[in-house]
Amino acid sequence: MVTWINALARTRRQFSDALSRVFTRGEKGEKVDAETLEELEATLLLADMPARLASELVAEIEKAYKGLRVNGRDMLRQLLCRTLGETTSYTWPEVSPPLSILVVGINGSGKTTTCAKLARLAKDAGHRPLLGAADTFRAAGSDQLRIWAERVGCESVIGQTGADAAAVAYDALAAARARNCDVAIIDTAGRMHTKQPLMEELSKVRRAMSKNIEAAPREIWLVLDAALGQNALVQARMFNEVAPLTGVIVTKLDGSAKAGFLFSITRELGLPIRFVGLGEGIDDLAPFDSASFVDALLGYESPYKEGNHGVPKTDGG
Ligand SMILES: Nc1nc2c(ncn2[C@@H]2O[C@H](COP(=O)(O)OP(=O)(O)OP(=O)(O)O)[C@@H](O)[C@H]2O)c(=O)[nH]1
Ligand SMILES: [Mg+2]
Repeated sequence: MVTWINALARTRRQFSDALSRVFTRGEKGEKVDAETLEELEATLLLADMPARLASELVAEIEKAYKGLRVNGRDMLRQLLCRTLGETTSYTWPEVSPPLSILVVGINGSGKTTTCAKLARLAKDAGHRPLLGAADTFRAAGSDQLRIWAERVGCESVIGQTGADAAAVAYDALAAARARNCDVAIIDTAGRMHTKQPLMEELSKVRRAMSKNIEAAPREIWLVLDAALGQNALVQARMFNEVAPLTGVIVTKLDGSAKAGFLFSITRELGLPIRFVGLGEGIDDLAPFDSASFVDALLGYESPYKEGNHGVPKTDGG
């Protein structure tokens, strides 16, 4: 299993030089000059952090160093955790079964692999998942999910190539009920957010699911490839228009140096990050939690704990 700390090595490398420079100076009681702060801001941007956030963070850090002895790295850690908000790892909710999850995204983002990994996590948590292959575009799409379902050891409904994706999604929910499965994870074909007919098909899939179970799909999760960085935001906005998203899954965090864009997902889009892909293996999907993410980003070994992490008291003490 790939760990957070390993998966985030590439993004962390981007940060480390500039961070060390700023923070060792600060800790030695030296002045953190404008040039160093500029460099810090540039580093944050290079990791694809949203521009507004980068300048706010730099401003906070600058303020903290004015005449105060603070641990800058700890402070940044706390500021970043605060930006992501309180996130606790996703727990499978108690709903009238099956819990229906629709997984969407552009081509190659990692949807099918992620569906399988989700089924594995659900199974490990004691559930009975069913995988539904509503990617009826290519034979390879449904074959891939069938193989995964066998590996995970879970039920599946595999649509025929060329079949109506909406009908397959409907059938998958019906099968989940009939086979006593309490989690139904529906994989869809990759579609470019700019292709209108494909986006309309997604709308249809969603409607078909709600015809089977009133509140379905309970979750619509967008799978975003971490290599895209900030460019992923446009996709998220467009998918959100046709299928109101309830969360985001970021895949391939292990190969990306742009993990800073995760801050944009929560901050600019207001969407929760539910899971992150840390590698290609079936076990390499982790429920997202902000503390693990920030710690891995900054190179902390132990998990973040709430407390006074060097943030100066506002009363001047
Ligand atoms: N390193 C790494 N690779 C991943 C991760 N998630 C998926 N992949 C790889 O990304 C590639 C594409 O994954 P798929 O699951 O087939 O993507 P998809 O979105 O279903 O693709 P289409 O159905 O063609 O749109 C595969 O080689 C996966 O192994 C991850 O978290 N880390
Ligand atoms: Mg696929």
